[in-house]
Amino acid sequence: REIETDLRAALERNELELHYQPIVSLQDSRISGFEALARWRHPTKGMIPPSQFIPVAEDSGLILSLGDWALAAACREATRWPGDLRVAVNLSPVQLLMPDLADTVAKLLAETGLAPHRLEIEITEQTVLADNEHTIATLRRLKEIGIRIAMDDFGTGYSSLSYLRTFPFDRVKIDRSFVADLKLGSDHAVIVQAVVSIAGALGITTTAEGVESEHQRDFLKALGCNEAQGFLFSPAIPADLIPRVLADRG
Ligand code: G
Ligand code: G
Ligand code: MN
Ligand code: NA
Repeated sequence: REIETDLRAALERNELELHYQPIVSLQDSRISGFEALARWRHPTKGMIPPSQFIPVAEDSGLILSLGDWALAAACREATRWPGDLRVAVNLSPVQLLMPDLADTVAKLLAETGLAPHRLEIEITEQTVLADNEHTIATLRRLKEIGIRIAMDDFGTGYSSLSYLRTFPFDRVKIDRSFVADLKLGSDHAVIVQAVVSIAGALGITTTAEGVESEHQRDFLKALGCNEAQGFLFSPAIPADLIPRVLADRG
């Protein structure tokens, strides 16, 4: 397939880059970290979003080299940030099946000098659903290294609150489909409230995705949600704009 050949070449030619979306504490509106999101700067087709190449990368096995690249680039970038700002990196279920993932991460942290607690990986419920002995063992080893683990896109697909007990997650990211319709008494408001409350009881931090309005922000804060991410605060931005964003609302 043409896009697969293109993607292979793009990795070699460094046409992929990471953009970073700020994650904001609802308590004090300060930035607590950034989520790294891959972009493909195609020489003729312009900027290609991950929805168009991550699935291709997963089907072709290219996700392993893409994933290694993204982890390394994100860790290197985060060492330039002040304080305890964390960097969140999305990991494909395919990467979690690799027995050497934890070794790769440990080596990377040693090489870059990034404190382990400043790296967070985001995994989807498909990863947990795999419930594969390799996957669970790898997640445990990653926890032992000291990195944080977030359950991404929570509420989509077949996610169940019982996943929050399957594995000791540090964070739950509430999918933006729930944030879109937040009104007092709406089904989504009731669900978000339940997730925030159960996560809180389990010692898990909550981050709401896709926050686009002040109303949504205030509503989530009132429900006790800890952090938020979305166009209200900022889209994902190139790394060189981070210092300016931090100066504005760090
Ligand atoms: O930036 P955008 O909203 O289009 O990102 C869509 C999704 O693409 C993200 O939520 C994430 O699931 C996926 N994605 C982005 N970057 C990466 C990456 O580096 N690795 C993996 N596995 N997925 C990514
Ligand atoms: O990991 P995940 O697939 O959730 O990545 C976040 C995705 O959501 C990115 O593709 C990003 O472009 C998108 N996104 C980020 N903020 C918003 C927002 O406020 N509204 C919408 N509709 N999409 C957003
Ligand atoms: Mn994510
Ligand atoms: Na998400």
